[in-house]
Amino acid sequence: MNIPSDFIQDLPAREERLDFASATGIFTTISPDNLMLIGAAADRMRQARFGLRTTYVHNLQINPTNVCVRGCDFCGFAVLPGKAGGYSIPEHEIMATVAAANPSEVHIVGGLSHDWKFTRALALVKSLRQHFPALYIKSFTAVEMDWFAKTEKRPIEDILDAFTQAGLNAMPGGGAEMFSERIRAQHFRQKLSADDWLAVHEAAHRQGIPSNATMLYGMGETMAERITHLFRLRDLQDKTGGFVAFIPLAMQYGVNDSRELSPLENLHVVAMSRLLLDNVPHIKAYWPMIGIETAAALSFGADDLDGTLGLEKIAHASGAKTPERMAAEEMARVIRLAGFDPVERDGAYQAIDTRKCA
Ligand code: V47
Repeated sequence: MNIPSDFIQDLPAREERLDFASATGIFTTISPDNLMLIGAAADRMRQARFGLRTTYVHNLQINPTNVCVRGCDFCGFAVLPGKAGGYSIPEHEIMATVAAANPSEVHIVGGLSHDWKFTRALALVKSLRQHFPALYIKSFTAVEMDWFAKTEKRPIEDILDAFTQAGLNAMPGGGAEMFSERIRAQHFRQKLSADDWLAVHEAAHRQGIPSNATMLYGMGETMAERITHLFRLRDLQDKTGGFVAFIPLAMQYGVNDSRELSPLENLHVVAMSRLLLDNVPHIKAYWPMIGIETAAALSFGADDLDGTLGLEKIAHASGAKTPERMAAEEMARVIRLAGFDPVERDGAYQAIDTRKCA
């Protein structure tokens, strides 16, 4: 289908939403002209909502263990139980790291390990809440929540409720990968299915737990498969309204693999996400996987750069060439350089008055 350029230009102002057929027509071809049109439309949509405001958070990624019973072929971070290189961080070390870094938000995600099951994960959240009352705790993906439910033989609702009582604020969006049975069969056949990932998030939203969503791209999926993924998220969001942010994750091919997704493709995914996920407030440009230079992605529809991270391990275990952490001042500098207004935020996207913190 050949979509006229004025149709794309008018997208942000149109009443009716993009349907699957128009989305396929608009997004299937990535040419420089088409990319600039899509980017400009996505930028208008983002500016209508946020102006030039671009947020980042002083956060800490905590990966309590890399031991994982699933062998997803793209994940350089996970180590099978009993194999060399597996680790588990004792709780007192996690607490000490958080105390030293004093972040606004922690993002906790690890492997599916018999050493880190429900009771231990729950105790960690409780303890963090007790020691750091103001900390925003974004913890455990749908894949981990499902693992806790299965290993405990309890309904997912009970597990989510226990985490809420313990002090969890939100769930991260990891583990969605690509909602395609074809890609799943090739790369992550043992992992939670798309239906089950969506069901865990739906349950979380119904219990008042906000969450994020991701899409891992660059595994040989078709554009129609990417679009299907985004439509499935949009449909669930229409039902629940519980997604706060969407984060496209660019495949990192491994420490011994020099392949890298092109910046143009990364910008295309950011812009497409903003235009299709018209009901999800925040679109993040995730710098560890696409490079901080893609702060330029801020004019392609993204409004948030995630955070300082402390120590990013998942992308780097798979060969990411970006730094492992970023100073808040550097994030603000790059945002300003791209022509936007940097705002430090907390986990709930509220601006932090950094002058008061200084
Ligand atoms: O769940 C694993 C993915 C995710 C690779 O919710 C890979 O705010 C690329 O989910 N190449 C973890 N990706 C990261 C994540 C995330 C990041 C930032 C913010 C939020 C949020 C969530 O990374 C995993 C998996 O889907 N992943 N291996 C790889 N080789």
